[in-house]
Amino acid sequence: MLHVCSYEDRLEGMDSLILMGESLCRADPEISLRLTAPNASVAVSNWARGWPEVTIRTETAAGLDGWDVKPWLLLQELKAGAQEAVWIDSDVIITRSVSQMLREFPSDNLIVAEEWDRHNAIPVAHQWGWPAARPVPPVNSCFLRVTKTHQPLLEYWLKMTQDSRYREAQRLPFERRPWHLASDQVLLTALLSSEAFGDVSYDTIRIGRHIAQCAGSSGYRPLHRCFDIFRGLPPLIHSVGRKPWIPSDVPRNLRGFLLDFATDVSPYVLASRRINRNLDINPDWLKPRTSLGALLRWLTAGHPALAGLPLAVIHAIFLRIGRMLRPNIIE
Ligand SMILES: [Mn+2]
Repeated sequence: MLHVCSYEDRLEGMDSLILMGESLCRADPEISLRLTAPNASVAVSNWARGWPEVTIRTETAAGLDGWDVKPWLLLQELKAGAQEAVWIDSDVIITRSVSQMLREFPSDNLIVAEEWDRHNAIPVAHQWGWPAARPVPPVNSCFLRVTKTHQPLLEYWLKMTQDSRYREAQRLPFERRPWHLASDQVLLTALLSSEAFGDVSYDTIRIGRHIAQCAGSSGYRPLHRCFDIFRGLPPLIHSVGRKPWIPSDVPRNLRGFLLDFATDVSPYVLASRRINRNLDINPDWLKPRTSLGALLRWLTAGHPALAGLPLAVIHAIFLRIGRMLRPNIIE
């Protein structure tokens, strides 16, 4: 039995928490799921009653909230006796067995997701005054598998989330934070590259094969989308960045239209719609916002890889042109 945990404290995130849980329970009979949700809605409790493998907890450690609960929750699972524990963000839809996916990897490695936009290591350990042991490309901690041997790393990661430099940076809007303090996953990248934890073996689940990182249209590439029509969707579909349930603050101009259109054909939103068929929550953010988006949904029967393919192709062409014009830029 694989112990999975997740967390959500925002009321507007409760539907996504239910959708994540429902998709996981349907896709993987070998899991138990512990959700920590200090503001769990009645809908969350009602939904959980249908799945005996789900437990809901409303209390968490004092002073911890948001993303920073990850190491604490994973430590709770390990201290309670689990040999291995998995974290999955509440903004992920699971389409296939996570337990089976993990069998592709050595059983004692730390497993984390590949970041959607950065594939080369950016030195970060020195920002904390540590000697670097190895280059580590930025990780995305939307998915994380740890075993008992990773307890010291988790303890240190938890300590870093309480560091005053990190706490101060968290009070700034995301785009103004120094990169090495931007979020908990950069702290994890720093730890993995440091001398102290440089011997921790880790693997990444890959964009394309294991995960679609839906950040605009670029975290799920046209070629992968075409393959997936035949080989099936990747096991995990993650909503990165702008969340579809947060009302748009973009004016109703071309940019606003494109964002709405991209949301309409987002693989995450379309995968959520499939899961929603079995539920009675019906969040408004699953409905189409543009007639072009509605048309593409209709033409592709709402296929999460296919509906956004035209947009992903256009996006890939623009990225290619941008790279030719500015070869040194990291996008
Ligand atoms: Mn996420």
